[in-house]
Amino acid sequence: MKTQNKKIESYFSHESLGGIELSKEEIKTAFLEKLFYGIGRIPSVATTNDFYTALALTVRDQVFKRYVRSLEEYAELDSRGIAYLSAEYLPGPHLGNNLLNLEITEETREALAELDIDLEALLEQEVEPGLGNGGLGRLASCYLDSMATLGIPSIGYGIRYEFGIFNQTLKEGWQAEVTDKWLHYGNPWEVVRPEIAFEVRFGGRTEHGKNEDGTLKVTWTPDSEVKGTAYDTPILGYNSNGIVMRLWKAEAIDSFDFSAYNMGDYYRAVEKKMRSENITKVLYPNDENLSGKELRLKQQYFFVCCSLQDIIRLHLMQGRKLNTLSEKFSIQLNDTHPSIAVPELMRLLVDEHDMEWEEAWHVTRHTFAYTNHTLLPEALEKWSVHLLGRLLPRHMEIIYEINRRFLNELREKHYTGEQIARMSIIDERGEQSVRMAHLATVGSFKVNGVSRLHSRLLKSQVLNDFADLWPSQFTNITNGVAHRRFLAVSNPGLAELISEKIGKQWLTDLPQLKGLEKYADDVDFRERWMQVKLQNKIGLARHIKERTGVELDPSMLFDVHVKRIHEYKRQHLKVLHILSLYLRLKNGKGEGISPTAFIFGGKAAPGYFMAKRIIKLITSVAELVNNDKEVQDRLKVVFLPNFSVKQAQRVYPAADLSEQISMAGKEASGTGNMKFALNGALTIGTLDGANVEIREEVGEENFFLFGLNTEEVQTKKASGYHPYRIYDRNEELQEVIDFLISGELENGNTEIFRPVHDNLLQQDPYLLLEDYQSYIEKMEEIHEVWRSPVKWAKMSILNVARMGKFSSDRSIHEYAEEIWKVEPVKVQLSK
Ligand code: GPV
Repeated sequence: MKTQNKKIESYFSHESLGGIELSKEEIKTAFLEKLFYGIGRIPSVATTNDFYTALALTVRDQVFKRYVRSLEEYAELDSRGIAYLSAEYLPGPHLGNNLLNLEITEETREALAELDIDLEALLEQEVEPGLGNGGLGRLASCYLDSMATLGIPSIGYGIRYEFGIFNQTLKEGWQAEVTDKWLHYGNPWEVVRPEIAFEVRFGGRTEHGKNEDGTLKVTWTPDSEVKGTAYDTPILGYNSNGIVMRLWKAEAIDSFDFSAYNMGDYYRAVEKKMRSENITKVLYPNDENLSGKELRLKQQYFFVCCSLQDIIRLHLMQGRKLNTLSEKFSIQLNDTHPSIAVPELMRLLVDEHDMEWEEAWHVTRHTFAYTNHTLLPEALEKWSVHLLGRLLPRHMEIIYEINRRFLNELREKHYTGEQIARMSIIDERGEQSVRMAHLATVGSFKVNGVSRLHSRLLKSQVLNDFADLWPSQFTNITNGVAHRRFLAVSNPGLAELISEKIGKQWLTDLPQLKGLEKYADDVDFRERWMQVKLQNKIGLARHIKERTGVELDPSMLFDVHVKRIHEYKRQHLKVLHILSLYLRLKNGKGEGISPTAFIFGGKAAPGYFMAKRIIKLITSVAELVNNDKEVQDRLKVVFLPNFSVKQAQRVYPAADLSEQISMAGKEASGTGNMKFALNGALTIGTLDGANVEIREEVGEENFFLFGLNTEEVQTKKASGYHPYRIYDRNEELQEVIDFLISGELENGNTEIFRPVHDNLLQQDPYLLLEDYQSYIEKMEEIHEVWRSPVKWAKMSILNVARMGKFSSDRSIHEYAEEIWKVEPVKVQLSK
């Protein structure tokens, strides 16, 4: 980034970029200029989208100003850098977050008001990039936010999917998928970098020959090639540095087009172009499930290949040698999705840069670190040797060589044949396949889980053999969330009340929230606290009424279950609870029930039969309950369609109760659990994932615990679990389960929920029946506490006050210190 030209250099100097505070007048002028010159509109004919775009471009200028300054500073300091490789990102809307980070929200609101434009309407206009499925993608975006804020020199690499996660609509209560055209109105936050582009090759064959000096030389002759072009979105930290999210888009290589064109075969040329662009066309909407599809592997290799070439370019540009790569870069693998990076870096070093295998392996193994996000067997990535070998023949050879050397190491340590087979990167049972978690573990210097419990289980179960072999390679970094987005931006009422009492330090130092504890006993504060919650609930109720037609009374208990639909997350356990309440009310036994609104949200993978049926079950129960005069003001049920970051930002601030009810041992961490508690919701949860640590922080008296713990789950399963026996012994449970196939749902249709019914009675793999009674009883206790507003308010305040640990700033601090060994670089912002 060294500029030769003195004049240019001085333009970028701190002094000239100087004042970062923008006045209302300056914002107004800049905004109008963007409207005129940026998009050629005058206010009288401009649409909301024109205004939104003009404002986004105005804000982007300020963001870039900070970003270029960070770049200069990082380059000057020659500091260590981090590349975060993730196949998914869920940034959420940029505008509100950038305004907060620039600290110009109010000035902007006023500037626009003077032009008769409502900031809220423009915020509403933004279409978010849905480039991820759920928790994993959102975590990646939280981490970019914190890396920017802390001043960690970093780049987030990923894929610029043209179509992100589908938009979910409901058709007769079933999920229907609609393609997500997030780029339809353009994307003012990104800039294309046509000069940052790399070639990516696929297929073909390899040849093993010799160099002039007699050393081995492998050449790979691919049968197709595409080009990846960088699209950069600046990610700004709070009152701080900016980093970049660099997403790759696949395009045809010009030369390919030309040859066909010259032969007059215009259509063939265009077809090639379309085929190339296919690679980044659409996000696979499976969360924690393998697609096994060739195109998915292509996507993974495509973005990894571009990213590694870019990292090497940046490294060499600084005049460094490749064998020092690990001293200057750490590359974090966000789950195994980018783990093909291990053989790819080996290939680049050995085949393209003529490094010896041993040296290349040393560099590789000191560069990568791997984060595991799941223990679910169906989510542990495996690629068939046949498919991988066909698409990436050279990589398959390299994987075999890595494995050969690794297994030799084990033999030298006198491992048994059985252990070796278990640990091998190649799974030889059935069709040969590559275990990507093993590849990532062998190729990394650190492996981490995402909550204390998950990391313990990772070491004792899924990667047990590896943890025994290399104990110091394993560590835990408990997840965290971007509290600026999920509290400051999305819950301004609460944020203001907090700042009034303890100042604004919590924005960059979340543990400061502790200062709120002493207000839990302050009557006036408690009332204001609950008043903010009520206002948020009124807002959400309005939104729900618009979207679903269902009217919620904001004084009801808002009991919320939002996340991807998965059997292990047990949305259907919540349904069983609702049915039990409904039946109690119908049988005149509803005394202890506090009026409750049950709010669900979440997408199901389009091919996940049971998840889709659970959505239908929820909407079906909603239909029944909401239209039954007898239970009218006692129970309401809604399924809010198309849960997204944008929706989430409305939902968390309005929740009273957070449902974190996965079967213990299945949820690696969860991050929604943190967002709820941070917004003052109380949690009902199992001892799963980060729930364990949340409970520890907020105090067990402020957390509603139920159900079996991980060890009990394992014992139960090992000793033979018989759901039918539980059903047989519990009368109320019987009534609830029978109800599913009674025909009272869905106008006499007794078959529609039979698959759910049969699954629960015959297998119940996630132990709903086992945990049912414990859940029902804990919910009774909750309804009782709810009837004491003072007690509830105190617990809510204490929850927020004690959530300091769960900021992604803390997580990133730990990654920086324990894994990356990188020092934050704070760019001076002259004020
Ligand atoms: I692997 N997670 C996800 O959203 N998608 C995936 O493909 C995989 C993991 C989630 C886990 O389920 C959550 O428990 C966790 O909080 C989140 O990743 C972030 O670590």
